[in-house]
Amino acid sequence: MPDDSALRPAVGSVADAALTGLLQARKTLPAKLFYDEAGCQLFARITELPEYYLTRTERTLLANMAPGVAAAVRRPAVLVEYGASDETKAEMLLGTNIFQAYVPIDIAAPQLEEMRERLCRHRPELQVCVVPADFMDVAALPTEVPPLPRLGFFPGSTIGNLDPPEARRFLQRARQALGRESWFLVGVDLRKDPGILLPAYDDAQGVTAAFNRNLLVRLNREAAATFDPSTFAHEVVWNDSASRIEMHLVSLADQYVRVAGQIIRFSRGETIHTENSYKYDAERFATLTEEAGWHCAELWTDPERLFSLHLLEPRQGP
Ligand code: AVJ
Repeated sequence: MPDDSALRPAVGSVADAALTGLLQARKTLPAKLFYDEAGCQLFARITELPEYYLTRTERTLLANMAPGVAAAVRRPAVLVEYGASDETKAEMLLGTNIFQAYVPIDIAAPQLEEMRERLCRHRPELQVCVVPADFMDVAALPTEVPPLPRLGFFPGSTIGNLDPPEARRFLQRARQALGRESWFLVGVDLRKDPGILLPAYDDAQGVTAAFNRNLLVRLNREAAATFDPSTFAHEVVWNDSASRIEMHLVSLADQYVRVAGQIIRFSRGETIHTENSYKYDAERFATLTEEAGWHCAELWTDPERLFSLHLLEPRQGP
């Protein structure tokens, strides 16, 4: 198939991505569309909610094991962050002073430039090479990245947004992009009692509901859509057999909505599936990484086993 993505305007890609999902029998929208400016702000609020244990648990883990990561890497290296919406987590690793360069990869280009400026002021000795791209598409690092060992960093359980085959392909591609002398530090949310999982995605203040509905607000602005967000309810489901949290937007009425010149019909109770957040057993995640050519060198979890950090190294052998 010819690739004309370079010829299409960036705004078109939001409409294209939305229409592709909304024209399916089971309507979906890609989770990466959450992160426009308002979406990034809402997500920042989510990370501070009492119910959303992920961010604070990962932060504590990172603070505790950053010296352990530095001990494994030992020599001057490059830190490559996949999906770097801000540098606060990377800072915990940069503080170990073994990194000569930092390569943040993210689709939110304005945020990347702000990060570059802040880091330039706070860590003038650090080389920063920003990569404004979807982390799924990065097959190679820019040539200006120094030829030093690389530590890939994929925090936040963002890997949970990918279904297991996609996660496997992503891990394989990262292994190629990072090269032979590399490590990969991945934050993974663990399977647990749905009584803890469900409130983390359906908080009492309704911030996650606003984050979910903001997708429709964005499509109204960027994809010539006519959604009335108040006619869609936030719904969270724990799908035990798939081991994932699902977020949906449920249409509260029979209605027609225009999106990028097309009419989309919704019946009452029909949902748009907006996100999957897979939860892994540590052992299952280790198997997935092995299949992708990595080997788990170290695994850290908190005392309550809510969250995990996996330090991977390339698997030896054929
Ligand atoms: C950023 C993908 C890790 O799945 O927990 C938070 C996104 N969605 N609340 C997650 C999210 C709803 C988050 N990740």
